Amino acid sequence: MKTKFFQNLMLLSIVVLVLNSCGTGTKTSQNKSFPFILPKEKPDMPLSKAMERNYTNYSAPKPQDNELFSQFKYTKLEGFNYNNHNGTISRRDPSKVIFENGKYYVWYTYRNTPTPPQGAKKCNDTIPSADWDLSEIWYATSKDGLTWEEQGVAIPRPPKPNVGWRSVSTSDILKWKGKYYLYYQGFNEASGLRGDDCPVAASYADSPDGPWTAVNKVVIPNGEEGAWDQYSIHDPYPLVYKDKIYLYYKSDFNEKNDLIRMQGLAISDNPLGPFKKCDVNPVITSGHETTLFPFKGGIAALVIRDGNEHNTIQFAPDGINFDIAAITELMPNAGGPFIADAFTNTKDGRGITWGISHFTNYTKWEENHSILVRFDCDLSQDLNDPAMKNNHIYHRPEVYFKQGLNATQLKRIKEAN
Ligand code: AAL
Repeated sequence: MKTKFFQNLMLLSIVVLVLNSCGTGTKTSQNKSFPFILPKEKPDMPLSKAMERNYTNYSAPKPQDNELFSQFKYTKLEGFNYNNHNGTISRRDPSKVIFENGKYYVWYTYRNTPTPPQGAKKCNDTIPSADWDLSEIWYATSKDGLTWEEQGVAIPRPPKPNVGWRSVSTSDILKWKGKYYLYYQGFNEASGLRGDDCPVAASYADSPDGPWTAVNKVVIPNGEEGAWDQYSIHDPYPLVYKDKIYLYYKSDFNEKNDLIRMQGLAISDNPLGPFKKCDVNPVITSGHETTLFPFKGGIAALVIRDGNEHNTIQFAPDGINFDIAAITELMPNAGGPFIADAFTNTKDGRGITWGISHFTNYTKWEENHSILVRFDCDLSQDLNDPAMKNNHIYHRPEVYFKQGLNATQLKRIKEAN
């Protein structure tokens, strides 16, 4: 009896399989071919998982129409002197760009030291360990975003033992109720001693030109012992969203030689805190620095370099639950975009078209320093630049050959043959 039942069941399964299978070759009226002209909307027919995702995860089924897809184009900036690129002057980790008093403003980490970085073992009170050690926050202004006038220091290193006495770096700007707030990494030891360990400190001013008053206290503290963000709060990045300050940050965690980088969120309605960290932190599982902007009713993020989801642009309709919205390449490192509506509490974020980012290790490691550059893109509801939406860019063969095999790999391959 049982065998008969199983025989019938098998027969039925075979019939169902033949009718539904990908490989039958014949199409019935229920089993149409996918149309030759790519449907704009998800067609009402059985779809593979990948095709289903192509309609549900992205704002359009091809990148050219996806508002959160863009390529990135880079331009050298005029107006910055780098001491012939000998490694003694570095500018890196730009803030987002804001427009005030008829000009653009950007803040950044500025290092001017007698030598390039020498590592944590060789550093001292004047010799830096890392490219962002013994640094200050400087700022520059520009009429067109291409030629900049350096204005000098905004945030100096405060006297010991105030937070940031060793180095202040990696700042970002907030405008809230008519005042300006700079958040930055405050180091009380040389970076690299244990890790890249620091909390976030802040200063405020009535004008983007300062003078800045340091609050001389930790504004975003490290997590409790054993928490993912116990040692570092990096890349503080405030936006105004849902009537509050949404400050995104990155932390380094995991074993020393196997670092993981993810991004968290801390929320407050007071710029100097207390900030409440989001219960489901980390909210972005990849990336290296933080670059986010209001987009439509939610928040979009550029996710670069590290993690499973690097090289993606993500979107969270609530600022917390991010999904991949586009996959791209050559993304800006430490991008600080110009975001016209960063602080307007918008419910219809317009997006971004340009910003400042950095290239690290600009010449060679012995002269290790970084430079600021401009990036352009089309991640805006108000721009339609098809040249930014090409879904592939052509790299010269030498770019690929630069990614050559190392000696160990060559040896392994030779030995295997
Ligand atoms: C960066 C940022 C932070 C880190 C270091 C300097 O690009 O993530 O600022 O501390 O590297």
